[in-house]
Amino acid sequence: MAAPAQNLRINGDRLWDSLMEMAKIGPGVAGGNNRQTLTDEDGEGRALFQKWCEDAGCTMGLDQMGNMFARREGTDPEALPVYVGSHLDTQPTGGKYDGVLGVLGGLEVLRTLNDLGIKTKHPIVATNWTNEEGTRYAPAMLSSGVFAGVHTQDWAYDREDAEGKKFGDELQRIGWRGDEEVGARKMHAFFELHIEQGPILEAEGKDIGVVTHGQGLSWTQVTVTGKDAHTGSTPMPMRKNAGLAMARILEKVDEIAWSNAPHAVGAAGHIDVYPNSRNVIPGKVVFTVDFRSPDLDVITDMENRLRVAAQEIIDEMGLQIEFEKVGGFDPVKFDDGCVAAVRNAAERLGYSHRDIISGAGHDACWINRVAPTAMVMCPCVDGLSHNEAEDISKEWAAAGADVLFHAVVETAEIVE
Ligand code: HGY
Ligand code: MN
Ligand code: MN
Repeated sequence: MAAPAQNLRINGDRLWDSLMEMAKIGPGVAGGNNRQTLTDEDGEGRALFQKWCEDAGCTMGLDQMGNMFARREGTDPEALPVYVGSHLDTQPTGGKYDGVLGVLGGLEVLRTLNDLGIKTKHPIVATNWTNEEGTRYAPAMLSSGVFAGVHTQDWAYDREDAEGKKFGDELQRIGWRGDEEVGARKMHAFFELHIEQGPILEAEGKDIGVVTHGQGLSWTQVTVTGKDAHTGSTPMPMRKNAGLAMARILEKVDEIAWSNAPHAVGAAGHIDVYPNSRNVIPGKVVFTVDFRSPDLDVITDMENRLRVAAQEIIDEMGLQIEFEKVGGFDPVKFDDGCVAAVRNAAERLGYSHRDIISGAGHDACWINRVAPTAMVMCPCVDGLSHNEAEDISKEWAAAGADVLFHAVVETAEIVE
């Protein structure tokens, strides 16, 4: 397939302006974003994305999980489209670029094709996947997971947030539940541009990460039950302190992860303490242990060691414990052809690059099951993400979108 000419570049100013415009919707309290899935702010962000796509001459499709598909026609309407996108939902203390760069980078591909009057054989579809973050509704990558046949739609609709609101009801409430059957769309390929969310590219002075694999993820929700009691008048030997048990278990989580250094990681980001009162010994804690590794056997070993170690702690303290697997996916290897398109694009454009394994999960990890898939990464400052101080340079954003443009357009086949 003919590659786009080396001098073809996206419009970095327009991409940056769109990122800043989108960042105004669902602002955080420290310069980032709080645009959680299926909130009114999510609805506003979707509407803005739809407006921009329609201004670029695209037709918008919407499926029953709220996944958005902005289609730019190709010369062969029968040809399977090349999809390009990511997610617009953010963490509660999220940055302006996690996910958003990939969605607006996809839009920038379409806008640039329009500017240059380029036609492609395959249609190209810019995509926004609902609920990638998995914060309000676990698990992460929920809607791309339904699209890839990993979860049923009914199970997804029944997922509840901390206030007991169901996913399906909230999707209906914000008015973004479409009619399309989820997963009915067939793809020629899928590409996702994303910030690295880690320190490697910046530390090595690389412009581009060519993502060959995504590490696997395991989320185990642990419920420890002790007994609420007065923190002042209850003698130490009589206490059934669920909070203390959790602290000891989380020490073990850290130990287990370190024992598989340097590639494995482990922590608990979600922790609920009940009744969470200053003078009540916690009678119950619920927390989610997040283990990750590029090696599936290591993930399985860490899950097993967690259960054994936690059970020993609980038995010694006379408490109860429950484990529930609430999320997970195996390590993924992306499509060689699509990865080569990304690597060749970076080479052709003269951007420094290196192969990299994604530390974070992405919609591409699930879409990789149903279509040839690859990712492009750009650096982020200090490798920081899932923090309102997440930051990238305009140049990094443009370089990532240039490589995305070349990989997508080469795969979609330019029609002279
Ligand atoms: O959890 C993840 O890796 C992604 O940010 N949802
Ligand atoms: Mn993301
Ligand atoms: Mn994220």
